[in-house]
Amino acid sequence: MRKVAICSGSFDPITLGHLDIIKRGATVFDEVIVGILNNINKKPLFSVEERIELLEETTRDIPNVKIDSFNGLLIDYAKKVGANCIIRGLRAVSDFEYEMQIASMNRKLDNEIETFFIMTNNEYSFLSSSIVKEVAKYQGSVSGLVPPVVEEALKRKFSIPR
Ligand code: COD
Repeated sequence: MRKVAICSGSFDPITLGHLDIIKRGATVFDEVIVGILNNINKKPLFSVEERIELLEETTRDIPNVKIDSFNGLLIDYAKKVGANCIIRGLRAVSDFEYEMQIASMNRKLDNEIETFFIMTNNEYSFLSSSIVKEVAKYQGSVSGLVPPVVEEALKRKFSIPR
């Protein structure tokens, strides 16, 4: 059976922590679909279109990764695209409770779709999109935390001269 996994998230914007999880997932599954949640209740820094573009640019060299966006329940989206797995990254114990809640609810909604957790690379255990935005907003360097194309996009967003 072809193994298709969804790697879901906000990716606002993609960090090297996200990219590491996507790359490692792509070595295990036949296809990894990165599903960007288009959450109408949140005001993201980057539009869905911008996030798709940044993800496409940073994953261009991984042939079995596809970028997409979705609305509504992750489990419905997974079924729609024929995925049999959900990949989530774990950074610290603090992630565990939230992730366990999501995974348990998803399992209740559909017990045929498994959730796989990938432990973060130690280098990225402190890294999140929110922390990156906070640093970039006050003109701190995010080099080594996000792909170069994202670094440039953040500079443009916060109008930092290059
Ligand atoms: N190292 C490793 N993994 C990381 C790192 C890092 N530095 N940073 C983030 N990650 C992982 C996260 O743990 C997560 O697995 C993934 O990367 C995406 O992270 P984010 O922060 O971009 O996205 P989240 O966690 O805010 O997105 C969660 C969703 C909103 C996408 C999720 O809740 C969802 O799929 N919702 C859909 C609605 C739904 O189905 N609800 C019912 C289930 S309860």
